[in-house]
Amino acid sequence: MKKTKTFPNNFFWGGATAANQCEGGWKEGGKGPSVSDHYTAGSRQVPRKFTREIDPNQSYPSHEAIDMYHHYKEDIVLFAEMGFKMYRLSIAWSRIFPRGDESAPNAEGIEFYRDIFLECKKYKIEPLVTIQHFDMPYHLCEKYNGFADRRVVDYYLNYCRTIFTEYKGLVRYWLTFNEINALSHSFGETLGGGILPKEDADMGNPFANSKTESPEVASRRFTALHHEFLASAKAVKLAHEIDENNRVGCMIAGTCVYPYTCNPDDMLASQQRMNMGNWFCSDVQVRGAYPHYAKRYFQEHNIQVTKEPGDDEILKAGCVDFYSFSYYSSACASADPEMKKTAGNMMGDAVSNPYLKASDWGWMIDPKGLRYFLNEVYARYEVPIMVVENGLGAADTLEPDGSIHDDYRIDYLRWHVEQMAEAIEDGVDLIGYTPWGCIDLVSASTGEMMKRYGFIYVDKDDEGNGTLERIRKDSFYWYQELISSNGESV
Ligand code: BGP
Repeated sequence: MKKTKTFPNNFFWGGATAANQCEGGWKEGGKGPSVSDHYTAGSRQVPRKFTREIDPNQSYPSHEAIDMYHHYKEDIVLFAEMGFKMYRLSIAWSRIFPRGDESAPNAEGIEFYRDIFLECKKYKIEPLVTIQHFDMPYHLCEKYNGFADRRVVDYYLNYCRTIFTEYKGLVRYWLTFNEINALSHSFGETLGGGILPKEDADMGNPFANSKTESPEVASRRFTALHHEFLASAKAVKLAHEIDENNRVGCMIAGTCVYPYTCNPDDMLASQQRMNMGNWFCSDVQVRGAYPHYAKRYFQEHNIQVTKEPGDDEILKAGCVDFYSFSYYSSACASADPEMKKTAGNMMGDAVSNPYLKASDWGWMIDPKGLRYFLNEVYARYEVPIMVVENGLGAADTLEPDGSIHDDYRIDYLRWHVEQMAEAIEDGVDLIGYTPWGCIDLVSASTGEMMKRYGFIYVDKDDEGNGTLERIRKDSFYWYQELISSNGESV
């Protein structure tokens, strides 16, 4: 067991959730439907489906979830009991603007989040707010096709202005878009970008359709992403204007991609994947300009990004203050077409790593990849970094005596914390860690409740049975001790 005194005293230990996966109350308090409300529940075998008509019998994922809408006070008490210094949550855009394009916000939605932030303040927990986490107001998708339409940038800005103003003094840390690079792979086209599929469609393999889509569809996707870049840059500028204490970050789905062999072709394949998969969005958001390699990628894929004069200046004027990312897994790239047939889980034709084990959901577990990735990010950008998602999705067993022995989760987290400590020793400016789903919630990729990440168990199953009681797992006490020793007890 490694002892470390590495973590700085003001390190932000905490946890992360997203409104669409935990709040429920999808029609309460004046909330409008969001794009995530149109996704059905799925499973490991059955993909989630986007449907234009919402099934009234559906309870998951976002309709009821863990009903944090009514339980947030007791949940924040539990976060405080673990010693959280930071709580990452998202604001459901459609609670603030139910349709997205109206001029006046929904007062009840504003008060709901104000109360959450006041609760956090009571326990000295710093909120880290994701402004959009897979839940654009559905009206913006239906009427404008989401971020494919440039007007949505203004609606996003209007929403930002409202929350920056209302929560001035209560919230200092913001993330503009959750996993913005999901849209560069097409996974995020609907959930992140709000672009509607022509008909009801499976969520399917997150990265599969980037291979088969036409140049027109890819161009629309990258133009929507360009609009998100503009929205993000303008939001950064606005946040600084409204409160000079505001700090705004990008949020990237971080996946290390190793070359499968030392064959130079594999090396180049991994570099290309790292470039377009990981770095493309943060190069724009941190450095304020499109990177050099994008030009060739666009040319080779016949992608036309629709830009307007002045956009380059907007991007330059809205560079983020810090870099944040989710980290679960790594992958390998191979230039060999035969190897690609053994495709891994998360990245389309990525190849599995024979040195690593996978989770029950097939995600490769690679703690050292986190140290590697942290070093790569810091070398590239030299800005403060937060790991804002990390964790093990696993099915837990509630024992007859009410305990949950999730030693597998403790191991997973411990290995990652050890590697974060190594990265800090390497010189990386890591300032926070908010593991994903600190309280059990609904899975984004499968829509299941049984894929649990939490330190806190929620009594609810995939059939909708359960009391919603919150129960401390063994990992709750492990994390509590870790925080109180500032990482030394790992
Ligand atoms: C990220 C999302 C989260 C979260 C997490 C775990 O991609 O930002 O919303 O859900 O992945 O994934 P899953 O819920 O599919 O296990």
